[in-house]
Amino acid sequence: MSLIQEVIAKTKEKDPAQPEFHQAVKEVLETLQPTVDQHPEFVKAKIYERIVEPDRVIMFRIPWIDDDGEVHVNRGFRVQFNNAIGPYKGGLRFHPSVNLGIIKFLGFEQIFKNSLTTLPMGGGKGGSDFDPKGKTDTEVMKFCYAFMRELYRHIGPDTDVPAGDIGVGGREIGYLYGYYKKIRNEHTGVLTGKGMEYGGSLIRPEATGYGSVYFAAEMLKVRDLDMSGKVALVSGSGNVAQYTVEKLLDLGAKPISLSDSSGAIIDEKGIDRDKLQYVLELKNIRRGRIKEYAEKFDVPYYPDMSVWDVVKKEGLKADLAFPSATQNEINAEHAQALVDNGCIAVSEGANMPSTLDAVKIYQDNKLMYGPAKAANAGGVATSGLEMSQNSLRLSWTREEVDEKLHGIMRNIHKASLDAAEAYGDPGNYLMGANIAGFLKVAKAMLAYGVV
Ligand code: NDP
Ligand code: 2IT
Repeated sequence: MSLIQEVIAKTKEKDPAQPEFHQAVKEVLETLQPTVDQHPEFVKAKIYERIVEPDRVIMFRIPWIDDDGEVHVNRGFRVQFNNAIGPYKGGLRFHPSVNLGIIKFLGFEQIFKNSLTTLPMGGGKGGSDFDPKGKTDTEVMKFCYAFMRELYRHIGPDTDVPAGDIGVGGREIGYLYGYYKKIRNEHTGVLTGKGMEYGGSLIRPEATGYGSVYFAAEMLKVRDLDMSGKVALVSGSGNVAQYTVEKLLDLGAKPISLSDSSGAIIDEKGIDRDKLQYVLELKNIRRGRIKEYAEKFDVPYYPDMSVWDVVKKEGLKADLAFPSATQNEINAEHAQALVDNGCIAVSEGANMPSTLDAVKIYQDNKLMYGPAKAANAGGVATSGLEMSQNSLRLSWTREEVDEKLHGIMRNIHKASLDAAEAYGDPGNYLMGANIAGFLKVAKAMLAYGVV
């Protein structure tokens, strides 16, 4: 068995109940074979065995009391995966599906993603199986305080800097930061995604979605194509999906779908700016369901279906796909349906939204495929810019931050393409992104010796 296959097999053997983590390890490691061949020093120092083992896993109890006085107990996580190139950095996810395997997959991906941004950030991720749906503001606040009551001792501006992810947006970051500030008596850059009044960065809320569209535009440019007039499928209707739609509109494309965990809407006339404004209000203020969009604008609603189920069922034609909801939302059948219906590019706003079989279908059919760790790196990159501004104790303008974000996305695209070419599979963004992200971290680990 090759070294790579051995490492993959061992991760499964050690933690059999972590399928998402195994999937992420397999996806990354199988593309790293050329680095094994060209870097015997990595093999000797057991970099491959070391990089799949987190530096540290923190798991804790979160007891809290709801508005009716009932006590609840949730589980909290922070996986500090690798800080070879900078403080641990990565989001917090609040969703009932959260478990250690999911947080490990996300933390593992984050190592390479953060490396690709060129900013000094290591990889980490955290969260809880807390479900914010249907909770009052006070309950969310009390939960965030309870979460931070333990997390505070493990994080710090030079140690580990969490941010948002599914279920953690501006409201939650406010409560988390407020509590940290209170108990540490420190006003410092310990979280990103902060509000503008207390140390946040302009463009951070927009950054993941904007970045994913910038990445897609770069892929199209290589083939002398552009965004204008392209019909785009977007899934999810949260932070990433919302600003993906906005940037698609800026660049002249036509977004036609959104979804949430209850169903999907298809608006073949196109989601325009007014409709997007409605979605922002619906999702961020009223915290309603996407079904209401269908009622308001008289478009079809598909209960209990994802956007990709609809593509498969209805044969929906589209040029571009922006999966922006969650992991493994696109399986092989969905991928085949996208291909059959004319899709030429996939840019992953969500983390690992495509199964390994789906990725193979993109590759076999020569789709332009922007893997998550490259395509959605704009979010964490702008978190890195927020950290820089906090350290400098100043704030850059919207234009400055957007220009830097755009430059970083262009760089990630080029670095991925260059690495794919240098390591023998031109045009393979997945392999290129994995190798480019890995090399910097591996070299740093090597420099430290065996520690
Ligand atoms: P939000 O919580 O703002 O939105 C998530 C959206 O996806 C909601 O519409 C939600 O529906 C839907 N969704 C979540 N889980 C499921 C599920 N199991 N099945 C179907 N739909 C689901 O999160 P974000 O927009 O921030 O995150 C979306 C994706 O992007 C995630 O994969 C995240 O890891 C990734 N990402 C986020 C970044 C960021 O900066 N926020 C950066 C990089 C990647 P519902 O409301 O019904 O739950
Ligand atoms: O998956 C991700 O990159 C994020 N959720 C953003 C992390 C961050 O630290 O901004």
